[in-house]
Amino acid sequence: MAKKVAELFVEVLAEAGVQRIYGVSGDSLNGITDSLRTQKQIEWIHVRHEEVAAFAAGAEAHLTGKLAVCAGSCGPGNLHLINGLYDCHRNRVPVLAIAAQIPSAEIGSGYFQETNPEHLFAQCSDYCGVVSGPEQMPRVLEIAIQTAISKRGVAVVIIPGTVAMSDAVHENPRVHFSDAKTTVRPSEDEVDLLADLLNRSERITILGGAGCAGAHDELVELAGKLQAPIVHAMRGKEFIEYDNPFDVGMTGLLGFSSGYFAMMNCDLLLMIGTDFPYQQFYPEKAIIVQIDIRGEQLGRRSKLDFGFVGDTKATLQALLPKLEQNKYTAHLKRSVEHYREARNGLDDVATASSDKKTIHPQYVAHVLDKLAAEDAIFTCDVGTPTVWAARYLKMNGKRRIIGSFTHGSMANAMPQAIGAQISHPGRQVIAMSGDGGLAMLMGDLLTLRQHQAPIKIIVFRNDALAFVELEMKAAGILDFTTDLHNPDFTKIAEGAGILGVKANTPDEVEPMLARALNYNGPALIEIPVARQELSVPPTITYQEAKGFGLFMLRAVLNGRADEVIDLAKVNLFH
Ligand SMILES: Cc1cc2nc3c(=O)[nH]c(=O)nc-3n(C[C@H](O)[C@H](O)[C@H](O)COP(=O)(O)OP(=O)(O)OC[C@H]3O[C@@H](n4cnc5c(N)ncnc54)[C@H](O)[C@@H]3O)c2cc1C
Ligand SMILES: Cc1ncc(C[n+]2csc(CCOP(=O)(O)OP(=O)(O)O)c2C)c(N)n1
Repeated sequence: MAKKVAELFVEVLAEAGVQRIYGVSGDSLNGITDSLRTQKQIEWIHVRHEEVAAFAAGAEAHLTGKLAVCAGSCGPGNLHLINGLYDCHRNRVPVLAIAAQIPSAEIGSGYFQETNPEHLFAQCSDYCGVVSGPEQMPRVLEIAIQTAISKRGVAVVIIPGTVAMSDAVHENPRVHFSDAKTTVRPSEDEVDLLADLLNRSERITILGGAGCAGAHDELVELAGKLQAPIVHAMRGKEFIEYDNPFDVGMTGLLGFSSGYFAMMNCDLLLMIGTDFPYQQFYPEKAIIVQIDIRGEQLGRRSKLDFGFVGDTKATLQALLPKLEQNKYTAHLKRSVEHYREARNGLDDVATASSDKKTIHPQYVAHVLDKLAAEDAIFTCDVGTPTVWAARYLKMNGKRRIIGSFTHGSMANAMPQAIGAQISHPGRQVIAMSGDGGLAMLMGDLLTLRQHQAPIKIIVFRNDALAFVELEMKAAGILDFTTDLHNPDFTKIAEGAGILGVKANTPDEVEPMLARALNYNGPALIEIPVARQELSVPPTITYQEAKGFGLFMLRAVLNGRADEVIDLAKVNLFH
């Protein structure tokens, strides 16, 4: 019997080293799922919502650096992938999405479930190719895979079910995919220029991001030579913060005051592998120098005086021998001391409350950090769980942290934990979920049972869309549309066949977290945490509050509502 296009499709995926496909099956995908049935390498991971499939594939790709795959059937099936794919694309992780399409003969007729996937996926992919006939296979799929790997982004292959079921024209995969490790670094002249700039500056601050992965030692050596504090952007946290005497925390709304001041008080800011997005937090007067592997990133977020295209590790290796030891140490000392104070301030609010009733979310995150495994993989929902993760989880070079940090979509944590756990069965995987976030894609609690994925889900139950409430308060408008009337999440967990436990008081937080973390299977722990309370001084007008919102939000997020009142008095009424 002749080989089917679908069989060839699966053979190409196997050739690319793919181990699993996350998705929901459907008529138009039947050819591909049937071809999976008869081989051993690639597993089908059945999820309950395609958005979850895309988030899960994104987490797998983030952790392994290798291609991960998700799939959706025609029309609504693959449409559901889109939000998760946006997240993968913005995180720049290599993901292939298989978007099955309606029968070829019906395309363009407004047929049942017809959409135009080429248009739909254009914005969240680097490549979006259609297999309109068997003669295009395996080439289109191979181009897609090669694009996802080399651009580190999303590639989509659209294939009508009818084409997948037809006889293949070509017999075998054509491409052996290589994991190219090119060295990209600025030219010798540029490295000399960069060294000269740095050798002539005294107060230097480094802003590092996810592009510093794999260059920890070089970065620390650089900071030592330059006597430069290192501020990290959120996606760089897992790669920069640990074993690093120069780290002074994050900047931005969720950041530490020390990160903010180290950036604002330098005379040269050296950005390395970061796309930190918030313009307000960049210094206006300092010289700004940026190193990034992608030239199009240079100057995207701030003014730019000197830009260099290069991989962090290779560039720093070329640069370090050309640097002189900076004799000016005061900037670093001040910044590190400031960090120590800011850290103590945050730790002060991460304690069990004295009233024995209120559970501070900061305390939960602090205890979680203490109890979690040395090599735990954390995911955190967009909303306040991102704040607690950023501030209270300590990285150590083995732990990993994944969020929807750039696309900023709610409900990411549990789906990303699914991909993390299934691709890393021996590791402890912990999702820090919001009550709103968990509820949004809650159907996939069933996936934990179905795949026996022993994920631990911590639900920060504040009965609100709390992050939105903070934003409203900071803008001086009243909370509205943010209440959540929640179910008992532990009962929902039990109904889904997974362990559900609750901590009702601060005293119960540690034993209950320990119980859930030590449980040999999927577990959900619900913790009712304090909803942030803040009343904005009544005499502030909307316009005043609006202009001042940034500072207010920072103070609220620092857990110090009183600071807002003080700041307001000082800045608005003087
Ligand atoms: C609710 C919420 C609040 C947030 N608040 C904050 C906040 O206060 N502070 C904060 O920092 N973030 C915050 N974030 C996250 C923020 O939106 C960004 O996602 C984050 O700051 C980007 O981090 P990054 O620069 O490390 O990573 P990316 O944006 O991924 O940038 C990495 C850069 O490195 C480059 N690169 C990749 N590989 C290499 C290499 N080998 N060599 C050189 N360059 C390379 C890439 O081209 C890219 O330009 C928040 C997110 C959410 C959801
Ligand atoms: C899909 C999506 N919808 C809406 C938002 C806007 N938003 C950002 S944070 C947030 C609240 C999240 O609530 P929850 O998960 O309960 O976490 P909390 O902040 O309450 O801890 C909302 C609605 C978003 N980022 N993504």
